Amino acid sequence: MTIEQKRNLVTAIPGPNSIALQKRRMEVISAGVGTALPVFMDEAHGAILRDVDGNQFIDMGSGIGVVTIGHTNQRVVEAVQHQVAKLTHTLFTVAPYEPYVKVAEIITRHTPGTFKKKAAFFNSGAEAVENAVKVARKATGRTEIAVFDHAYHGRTNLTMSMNFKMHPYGTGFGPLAGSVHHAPMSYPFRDPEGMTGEEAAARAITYLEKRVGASQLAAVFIEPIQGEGGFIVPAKGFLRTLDQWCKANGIVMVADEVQSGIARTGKWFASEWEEGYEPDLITVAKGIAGGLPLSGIVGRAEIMDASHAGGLGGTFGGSPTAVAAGVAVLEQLEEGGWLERSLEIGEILTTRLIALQAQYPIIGEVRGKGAMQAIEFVEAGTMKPNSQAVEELVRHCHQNGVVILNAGTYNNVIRFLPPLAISDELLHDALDVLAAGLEKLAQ
Ligand code: PLZ
Repeated sequence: MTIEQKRNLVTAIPGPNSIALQKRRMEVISAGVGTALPVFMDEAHGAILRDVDGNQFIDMGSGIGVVTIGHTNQRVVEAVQHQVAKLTHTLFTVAPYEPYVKVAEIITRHTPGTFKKKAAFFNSGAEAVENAVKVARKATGRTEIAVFDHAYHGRTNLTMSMNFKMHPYGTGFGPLAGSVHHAPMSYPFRDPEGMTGEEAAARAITYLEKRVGASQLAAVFIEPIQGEGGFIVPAKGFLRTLDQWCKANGIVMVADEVQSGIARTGKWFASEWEEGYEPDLITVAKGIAGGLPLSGIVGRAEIMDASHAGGLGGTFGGSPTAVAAGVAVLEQLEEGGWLERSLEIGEILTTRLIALQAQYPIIGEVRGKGAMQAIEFVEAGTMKPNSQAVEELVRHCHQNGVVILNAGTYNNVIRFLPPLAISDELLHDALDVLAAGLEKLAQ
């Protein structure tokens, strides 16, 4: 199926059919499951979402970085349709099937590091992170885990304990998991001026050495570009310095690339932007299967093999349809062009966003890599987070047919992670809507 790649509103937002569905939803869906935009989507293609009233939205979020390859990418659709009619389930640990192996063969070629790698597959990002904790603990015989301020790793008990923000992810859901230690992140926009990546790493390392002890740590988990935290790009040298310290102390370095990976930043993995950084394990999910639920951990064979048979798995992890979609996505990435497109999108975004920053002093910083860009809002002339501007801009964009996402510890960031299938024209159209919203705010 294809949909004309055009923004088009035919009713007020939300339209009557969405309003009726929202009413039904409120009756039967848990209040704990929130909604950013109470518009029910019906179909999608490329970078356009069409709702149940026929309104067409430009998708600037890819369902939080999932449909990187575009909505209903033809080869993904065909691969899933073919697979679902052939074999939908055996459970890989009962009796295996080829596409699971194929996804591993491809992905192990593209994660950083020339060492021998192995993989294992699961359903969600949180599940991948949980399994990376298990694998690192088993391989090191240690228990403690380090994470960073502003981090996001998931919504399960262990991963919600690894998140920085207690609200909304943890409030009232405790007790939290133990043995998780939060260390200071490199956040160039908010760190003391001129603080280098090496200095920020020394700050984190000192903290961990005093609070935990290097010999107690099984793993350090870090998003090489933080996602929910607001697309925070650590200062150059931060990841490399931490990695060297991990390697010197027998600590497993885990890059959580659930949001930043799979061509999002103009490289296969955001870790590659940092010279000399070679994480031992990488967690992947979201963009790897074009919308099907698939996640995984990929990393050093000796670490991955330290777990005993039967220790890792799960009924649906790496199910035949999910891995078939994964193969279709990864093969297309290998064929080329996507990384370049991600960089081009990044160029368009940064050029336009920096121009807006010069015009509107509430834009404190424009940052990111490739098609993973964000703007952090402040109260003009200060460093005070401006979440109200973000709220109003997000509402303005939604009302005008652009699905845009907020982020940030202080809810003062707008993030852009469009499908790489987006055209220049649509991207400019979405940015025009945002610019109009900024102008409205300024008046
Ligand atoms: N690690 C780096 O970004 C998911 C969360 C959306 P799951 N981020 C989007 C929400 O509000 O629930 C994420 C991530 C990083 C892990 C995860 C968790 O991935 O597939 O949502 O479990």
